[in-house]
Amino acid sequence: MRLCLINPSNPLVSMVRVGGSRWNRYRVWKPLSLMVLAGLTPPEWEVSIVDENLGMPNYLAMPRPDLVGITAFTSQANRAYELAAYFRGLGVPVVMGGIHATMCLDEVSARVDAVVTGEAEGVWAKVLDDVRAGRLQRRYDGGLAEIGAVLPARHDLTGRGYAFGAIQTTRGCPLNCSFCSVTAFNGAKYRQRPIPDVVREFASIREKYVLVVDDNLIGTSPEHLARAKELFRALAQSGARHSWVAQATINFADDEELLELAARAGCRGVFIGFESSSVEGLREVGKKFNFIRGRDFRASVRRIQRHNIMVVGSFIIGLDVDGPGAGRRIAEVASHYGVDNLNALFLTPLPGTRLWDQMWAEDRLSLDRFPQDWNYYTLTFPVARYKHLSTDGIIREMVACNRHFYSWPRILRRAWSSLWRRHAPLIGLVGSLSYRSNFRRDCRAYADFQRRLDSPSRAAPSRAAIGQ
Ligand code: B12
Ligand code: SF4
Repeated sequence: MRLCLINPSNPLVSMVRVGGSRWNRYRVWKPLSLMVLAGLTPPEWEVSIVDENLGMPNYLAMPRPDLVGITAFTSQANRAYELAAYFRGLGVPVVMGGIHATMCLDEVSARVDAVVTGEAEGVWAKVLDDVRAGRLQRRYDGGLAEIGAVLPARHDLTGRGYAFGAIQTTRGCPLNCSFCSVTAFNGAKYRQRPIPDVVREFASIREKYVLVVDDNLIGTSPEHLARAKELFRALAQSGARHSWVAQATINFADDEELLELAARAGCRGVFIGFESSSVEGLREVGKKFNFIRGRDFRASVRRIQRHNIMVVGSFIIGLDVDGPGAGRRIAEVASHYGVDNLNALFLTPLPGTRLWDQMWAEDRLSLDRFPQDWNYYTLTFPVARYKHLSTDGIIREMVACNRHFYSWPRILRRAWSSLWRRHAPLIGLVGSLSYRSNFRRDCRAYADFQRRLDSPSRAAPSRAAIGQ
């Protein structure tokens, strides 16, 4: 039996021709969900993984599968439906899972043969048995998996076009920030995989660089931190020579021993969500760690960098507290904190989040022709109506933010400063150049986006039912 697992592309963000430039290898990230599903699949199935982000495959030339499995973030949903229609047209059953299928169940159910909601570990074997027996059901609820039962991903199955491997060591996050889907999808309980499993899986990754996809690498409580230290110790002792990057909250900076162990285990970079330049903004998104009284963000960033770990700071533009000047302010605050790179994103309501519930209730989605409009839910387009900023206004703020932070004098100043402190100057510089080039591409995309918003066909309001 043949199983074909597909990661759809979103033509607005991810149509990357990996062969086109060597640098593109650093822009595509492995679809770990599909690698995990492949790991859960019994050996009698012949499994292949198709990642459209590596380039568009020739589906006509592929051997006919007995089952197609599609994953999708919300931004990929539209393309996922095109693929589902194509394979169903050939008489091949299609099952879809992942975050969008879970949060928009009715919309997805109408377009595929079966939907798997939640984490797949507990139900995938049954789905496959049911396909073999010709009794595929419409819906399987995976819920939250038993973390000890998470099997290693099939790292051997993906192509060689990626610079980074991927691994997951924990699931869930107790913080439940208003804009984030993680607590709704993976639960508030922080679940940690057994350390020997993680170390063994790490060793099986052939890429030198690895993305640790955990949403919150070290967790929040003293027990979580103790486990993180234990993991870092075990990785360092295992002799694995990977360099890795991860996502963490700012409490990562609070424990010198943790930082030292992380660096010894191969940590070279962290993405940290600072989210807002103001305390009111942090309150609005509910990012509890960031508004601990008296936290000195600049000192926290420096402490991390002293261990040769670079810091990418993520900020949101478009919070209710943001008005004219917000973009420039974020760039200044990020410069003051001393982050190596800045990732500024538009506030975007994603289905299943508290922010979605609020904006939906207040009729604040300006792009609501679903499923087509999901293409724009990439956090790089202003899809909502913002309290103190018009669509043109918020785009101007984003442009001002990036223009300020990624101006040549600032890029060179940061490179010089990290050279002087002997802290990964080259990686920081390459990161800045890559963000600068993305920013120029985004500016072209904003012009198309604005034209589309202004088109007469958008004059009538639309609130398509998506069913949650
Ligand atoms: C790694 C990651 C990325 C990587 C993507 C790598 C890739 N190709 O998959 C990168 C950095 C590129 C990325 C980009 C984006 N991401 Co992202 N990303 C993640 C992250 C941190 C981990 C995903 C992961 O690998 N998890 C590990 C796997 C094992 O878990 P899983 O994907 O949930 O899969 C399990 C189940 O869902 C299920 N399942 C999944 N697919 C399928 C398919 C079938 C057939 C079945 C049966 C089951 C099934 O089974 C799996 C095993 O249990 C998640 C957060 C999270 N916790 O999910 C955010 C997350 C998915 N990203 C998010 C967002 C918003 C984005 C962006 C739109 C914006 C951005 N700038 O970050 C872009 C979109 C890119 C695009 N192409 O459109 C949101 C998505 C919310 C939503 N409703 O879509 C999340 C949830 C983060 C958040 N804060 O809310 N992301
Ligand atoms: S943004 Fe980060 S800290 Fe907040 S809920 Fe999501 S994963 Fe947790």
